[in-house]
Amino acid sequence: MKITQSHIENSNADLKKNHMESFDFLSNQLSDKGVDVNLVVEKIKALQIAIPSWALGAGGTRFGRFSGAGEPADLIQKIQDIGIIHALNKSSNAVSLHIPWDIPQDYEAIRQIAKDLNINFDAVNSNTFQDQAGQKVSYKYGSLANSDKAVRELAVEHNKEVIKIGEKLGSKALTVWLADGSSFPGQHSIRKALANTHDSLSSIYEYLPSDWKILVEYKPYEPNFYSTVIQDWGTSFLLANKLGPKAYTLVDLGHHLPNTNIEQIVATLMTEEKLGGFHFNDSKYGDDDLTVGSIKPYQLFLIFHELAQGFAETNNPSLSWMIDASHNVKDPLEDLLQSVEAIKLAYAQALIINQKALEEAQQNHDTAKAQEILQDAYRTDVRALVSEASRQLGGAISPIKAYRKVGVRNELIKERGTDSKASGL
Ligand code: PSV
Ligand code: MN
Ligand code: MN
Repeated sequence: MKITQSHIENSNADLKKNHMESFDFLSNQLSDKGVDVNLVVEKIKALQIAIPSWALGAGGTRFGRFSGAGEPADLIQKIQDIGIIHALNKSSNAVSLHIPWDIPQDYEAIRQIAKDLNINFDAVNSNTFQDQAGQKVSYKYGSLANSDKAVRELAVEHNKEVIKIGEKLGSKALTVWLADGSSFPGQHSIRKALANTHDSLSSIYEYLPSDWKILVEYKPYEPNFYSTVIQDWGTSFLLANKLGPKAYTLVDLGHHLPNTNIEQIVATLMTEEKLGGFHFNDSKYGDDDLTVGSIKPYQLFLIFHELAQGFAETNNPSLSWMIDASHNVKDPLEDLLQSVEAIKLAYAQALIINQKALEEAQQNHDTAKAQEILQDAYRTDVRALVSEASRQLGGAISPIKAYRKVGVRNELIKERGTDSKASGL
């Protein structure tokens, strides 16, 4: 199944008149406010969000997994699915692989299919939170942090293997998320676990190619419920600083305790030029991995406000952007299209903030005005800007409507059958 130009044209034909009217109306309104609409559209066009290889099938929960149909059976089919998303929205030109779930069998074929679909290889993810078949020592009590040197060495070796795989595909970053921690007080030495983690990460860092980054992801709890070694941005930032200039912090939106001010974390990390990557999702309670923008769209907007300002005013390097969501009740491809759309909407809202007026209000301590300025941008319906960016790139005015009109899932079921095979978290 491949999305063709005529699929896109058919879908856009239904929507174009309405869309152009909305776009013209919005353009006039924004221009009157001093917004450079063309520049905003260009910036939205440039935003590309990687799709994780594990999000293309139903993820399930620990209580069960209700499989979808027509799910990808292997890496080639996963990349084909991302090709479908990218052809529709023109904003998902990369895949983020998880090793060993996605070890390529035939590198040449993988590279070729990705090239044909204009898909790049974003950060590669290592996995030391599960034991693999035949593994000599176990990660049950931790991996890079383990008190047993043999386990740490195995985990370090695995990360080096992941880098080697990434190099063959053209990736430029390794993302490390560790499950390491303890579930009960006294289970391990908190200080030694952190020191071991630093030591292990240093060995991986030394192995990292000169043009690569290592992205250190943090998470407060789960699967360990008393302490997690890399529990928060401070610990990740500390490790990234100790490791050196190729190490950065990765922010996963779901990896914060309730009410954490994530936008403030983003602002601080960017000021320190240490924000390396983003995992987008949404949550109501914990690491819920819900569709981006489905629960807290205002928070997402405020995060993009900090990101947009950070890009303009700091020397923070470009980021690895990725969705990190899981789907239990929706078609994963529809869910991913919705997530990418939500990111683009939040970005567009951030881009139309009247920064000059905001700065003035801040300078004058006019708090009410500052809030008005932010909320004026947030409450603007910017969907036409996002649609226009996609249309100008040859994508769909409404990626999800096009997906349904083409009947993509049915086509995939015809090709792949109803058996679900995709691996996911
Ligand atoms: C586990 O919480 C997790 O969702 C992390 O966010 C990682 O990024 C992902 O799994 C893949 O390892
Ligand atoms: Mn994540
Ligand atoms: Mn997570």
